[in-house]
Formats: sequence, C-alpha cells, structure tokens
Amino acid sequence: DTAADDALAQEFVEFAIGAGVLRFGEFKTKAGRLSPYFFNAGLFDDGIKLGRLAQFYARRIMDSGIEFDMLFGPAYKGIPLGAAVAIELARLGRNVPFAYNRKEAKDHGEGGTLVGAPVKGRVLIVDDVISAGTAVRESIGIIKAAGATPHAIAIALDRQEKATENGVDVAYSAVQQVRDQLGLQVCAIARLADLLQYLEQHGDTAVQGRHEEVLAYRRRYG
Ligand code: OMP
Repeated sequence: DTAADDALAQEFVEFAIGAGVLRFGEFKTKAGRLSPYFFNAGLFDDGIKLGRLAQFYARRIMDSGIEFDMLFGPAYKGIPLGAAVAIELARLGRNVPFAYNRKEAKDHGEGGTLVGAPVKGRVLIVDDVISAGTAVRESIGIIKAAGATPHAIAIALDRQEKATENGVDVAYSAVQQVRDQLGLQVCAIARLADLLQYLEQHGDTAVQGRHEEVLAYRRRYG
C-alpha cells in the first residue's frame, strides 16, 4: 500500500460514514454473519453523493493500471454504480462501453437478460462490496455465459472476510479466492483495514467504541 492509497481510503471512509452509507449497529450479512457495521451503497442517494462515489471508483480504477474493454454493472446495486463510473471515466477521457443485467429475463421487446453494450472482451465488473464472495461468482458466471472474459472487479469496500464454499467458511479470504482461483484483478476503494484505521484515529467522535466491535468481528470472520 502506498501513502496515496491510504489517504484516498481514509477520505472515502469519512465520506461513507458522513453520508450514512457506512453504519454501525447489528446487521446480518448475506453469508449470515452478524456484523457490527454495514455498508449500504443504495444510500448514495443523490446526484452529489453518486458523483463523488464515481470519482473514488474512477481514481482507483485508473491508478490500478487494470486494463479492460468494458464495464459491467450487476443487478441491482451495480447498475447505477456502473453507469456513474462509466460517465466519470468518460469525463476523464476514457469512454468505454457499459452493460448490465436484469434479474428476470424479458420475453418481449429486446428480450434476454443483458442490457446495453455487447458483453465482450475483458470485462471490469463494478460492484459495491465483497464479503464472502458469492455475488462476484454470480457476475463471473453471467459474463462467461455471454462469451466474454471476467477480467477484474472494482468495489467500494473489501470487507476482508473469509470466503465460503457451499456455505462453509474456508481458510482464505474472498478476495484471495477471486484473485488466485478465479483469476480476476481486484481493486477496492477501501478495505476493512482502512475502516479500522479510521475508527482507531477517531475514537473520540461519533464512532466512539466502534473500533473494538469491528476488531472482534475481524477476529471471527477476517
Ligand atoms: P458476498 O456475496 O458475501 O461477497 O456479499 C456481498 C454482497 O452483500 C453485496 O453485494 C451486498 O449486497 C451485501 N452487503 C453489503 O451491501 N454491505 C455490507 O456491508 C455487507 C454485505 C453482505 O451482506 O455481506
């Protein structure tokens, strides 16, 4: 990690907490883990917040040096994310095709489950969060079925948790699995480690006491 990476991650954590997107309490994750924090990307819910979010993604994507031919936003949360990132990348001079999927196949009109640009070449998935790695495996399946190459994934938050296989926790992290077994590059705006750093340094504020809870969660599922 470079210092510049770190500064962007800290800025992002502050933005997400300030926007009420990153919250503390008791939440059940998709993998059934009881988490003291939750990141709800659906709460980037106005033009300024979405635009700022897209700037964070675009900077991370450009700085990562990942090569890709198009963007794919998986339904539902990835659709506005992918669209916002496509607009921001174009604003920065990199206009790339964008596609997304429907959850239900349409039997009239254009038909099928894919919408937008033809899904081909090296695809960069734009999604919200990786926890145990189920969602990303679904996206990979959709892209492969379309005959394209799932090449990389950009997410806002890497929760740095153990992957699951058939519902059972395994020894390696979900992101390690995506990188090493599925062969995708991963770029995250922030990771659990960045959240922990933020909580440690802002223990006298509205996030007082959260550091210990999140640390305990990492000990169990990280
Ligand atoms: P995995 O499929 O386990 O990697 O979980 C990722 C998905 O969980 C995301 O795409 C979200 O739908 C959801 N999620 C969040 O949005 N924010 C969180 O902080 C945690 C989760 C989660 O359920 O694990």
